[in-house]
Amino acid sequence: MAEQNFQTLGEFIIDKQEDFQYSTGELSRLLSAIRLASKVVNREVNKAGIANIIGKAGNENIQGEEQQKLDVLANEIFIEALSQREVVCGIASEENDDFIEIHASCNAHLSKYVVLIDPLDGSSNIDVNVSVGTIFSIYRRVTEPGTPVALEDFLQKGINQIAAGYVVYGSSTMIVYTTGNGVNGFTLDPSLGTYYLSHPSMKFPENGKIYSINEGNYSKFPQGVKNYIKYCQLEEGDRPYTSRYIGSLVSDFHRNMIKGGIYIYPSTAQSPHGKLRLLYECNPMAFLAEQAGGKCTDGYRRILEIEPTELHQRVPFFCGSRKMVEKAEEFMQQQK
Ligand code: AHM
Ligand code: MG
Repeated sequence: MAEQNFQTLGEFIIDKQEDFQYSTGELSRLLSAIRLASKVVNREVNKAGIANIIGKAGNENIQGEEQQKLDVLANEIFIEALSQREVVCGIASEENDDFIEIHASCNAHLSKYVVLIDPLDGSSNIDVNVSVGTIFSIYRRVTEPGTPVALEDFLQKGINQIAAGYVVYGSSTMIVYTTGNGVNGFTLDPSLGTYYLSHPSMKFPENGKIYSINEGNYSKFPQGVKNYIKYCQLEEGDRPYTSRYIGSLVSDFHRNMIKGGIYIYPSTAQSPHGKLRLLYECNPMAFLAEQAGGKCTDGYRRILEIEPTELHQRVPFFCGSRKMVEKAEEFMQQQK
């Protein structure tokens, strides 16, 4: 039997609190709230097949996409967990049109953190029992604690992130996060409801052999991406590479980080900014990728340095093993 690591996520969060100068424990409490909410969402995702929660909720989110019932539920669970515990002063969610201010009557108003969240990413996979995920990102507010939270607290560059992570509801449920000191992964023991440190110091292999992209959109891709795909498929050296695309960013990213690979969601003729959202999806994944030795760009620019202008802004996304992303960038440059 494999040896079990008995360090729990709860213990790990407390241990790491000392890494932060003048820590008040506020970030630890915030991470603990996310940990708890993820267990509740995990429970709901796991019974998706039997409960009456598969399918569409009948309304559309701000991007005009149909919301799945579980999207709505996961959104509520995270917002409840974070607001009830008074650990953040504001939350922006991919599922909500605008950011939420946590009510001024409670202590949350004094909190120095805001959270941005994609509560259930890849939700079209739920109906078919394929892995989905939660992505979160934490910033220190730029406005004064005690005053109403403002849009500028959320529209920060990714380099300002204090912490970021994801939960993957897969064949096992894992939470993977960084506070800027590397990336650690914890696996949920469902019988105990406890996350254990299972993947310490996760690192992207420098190079890889997996490319993940929705090739169904090939004809609409920029020429640089088309050429890179042909490069991946060419029989030469360590190529052809293998194509793997789950259609669930968290899962594709997680696999690529462990095995080595690149994920691309480029611009297309119809969507010049791609599909993925800078604040809810790309920045947190970019922070994790860089902390794990990988690389993340929009094909030309470092994702973490892009100045956001709106909450639901989209951006083309190239993310993964450093050498693979650099090669893809070369192809983009050639066609600029
Ligand atoms: P969502 O936030 O609406 O779930 O969309 C994000 C998802 C990513 O997880 C996934 O990689 C991508 O959209 C798949 O898009 P497509 O079906 O266009 O390939
Ligand atoms: Mg999403």
